[in-house]
Amino acid sequence: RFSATPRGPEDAILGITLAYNADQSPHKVNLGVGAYRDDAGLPFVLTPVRIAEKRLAQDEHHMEYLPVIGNRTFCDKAVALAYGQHSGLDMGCVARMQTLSGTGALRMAGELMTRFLSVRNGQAPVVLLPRPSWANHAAIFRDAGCRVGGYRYYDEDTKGLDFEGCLRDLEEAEEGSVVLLHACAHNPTGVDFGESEWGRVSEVVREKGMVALFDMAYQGFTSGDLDVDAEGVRRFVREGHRVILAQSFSKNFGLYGQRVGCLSVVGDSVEEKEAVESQLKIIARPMYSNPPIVGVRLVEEILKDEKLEIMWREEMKGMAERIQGMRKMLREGLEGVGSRLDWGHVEKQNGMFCYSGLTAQQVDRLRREFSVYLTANGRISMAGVTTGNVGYLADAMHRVTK
Ligand code: PLP
Ligand code: TYF
Repeated sequence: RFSATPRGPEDAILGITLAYNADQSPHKVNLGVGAYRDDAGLPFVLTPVRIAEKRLAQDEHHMEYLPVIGNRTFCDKAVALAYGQHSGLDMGCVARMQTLSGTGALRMAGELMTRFLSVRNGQAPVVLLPRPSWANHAAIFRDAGCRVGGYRYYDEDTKGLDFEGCLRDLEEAEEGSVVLLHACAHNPTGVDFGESEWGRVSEVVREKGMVALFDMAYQGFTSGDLDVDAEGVRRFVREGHRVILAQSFSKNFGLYGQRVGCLSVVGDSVEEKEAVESQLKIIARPMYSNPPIVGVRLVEEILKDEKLEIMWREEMKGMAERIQGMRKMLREGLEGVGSRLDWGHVEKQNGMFCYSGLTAQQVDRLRREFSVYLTANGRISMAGVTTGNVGYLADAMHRVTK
């Protein structure tokens, strides 16, 4: 019956790991997927997560279904982390739902928008993505029934922000468009808005009657401080935007496979909040019915216990600092092996990724000649760089770029 089914391609990012796993070289390095590794190159489970897990194991009655909307305490803690304790927001007007991590939150937002966002001409809402953006974004919003567009963001020449282009594209966008903004640690470029840029974007979004949809998958990874990294979102809220926010706790709690996330939608009234939550439940029910129970309980346990929370914030900062240290070592390493190119951006960019500027051809050589694996767009997951492999990596990068 399915004999005519065409075989589809692997996910461009997750497919890298498959190729890496098949490689026999003892020097092989996986810089594909954005998942944190410690300095030994191993996955890292945070200490407070381990402690919370042990506590959870004592609880004998935790296999029941959650409500469709999810674990309320978790959702309250999640939104407090993003918006801050003193946001001035009337939390009674903020709809929120536990989601299947960041991806699930974005998809639920897309589904909600195609059904209920008031748009003119009866057309599907248009979601504008930064160019480039996380590869999955376009597919998520397309499959949710949105139209997908883009705005200029990254400047290849300066390896920084194309802010002129960004503003021009937003100014010329369709009235009422939804603008997707990476809250911090932009994936894949590592280039974020600064304070003044956030201010201008906020103005343009208001002037054009647009909706800001924040994707916050790396809170903590730009500065090491969760509050500092939330400043873009918080500013929009302070300036009166009714934002939509997709939070992922995959990276900052290291809970990747647990699928821990939260969608929140800032509204004007309690009635609006309740209506939005009722519709989110109606969307989730025929898709997956109830969200998973364990990951959110771990986060809840940590955020309910001051000691664990402090420990978590410290280890989170430690991850960000290790990555920052690797950026410095990689840049110095490249200079040390005699590269004459400017690698300043390796150190300047934020978060988990370095948008190296390596061409698809150079990436291909890295893979074939050095067993160094990264995506064809030249994105390096800095989380895979360690004191043990940074020298090898710098040398390999120099050889393919000289
Ligand atoms: N948004 C961005 C920009 C990401 O890089 C990711 C990937 O981790 C996600 C969202 C969602 O990830 P998850 O579904 O694991 O939370
Ligand atoms: O960009 C990344 O590497 C992370 C992880 O389909 C990821 O966001 C990549 C692809 C994917 C899901 C997660």
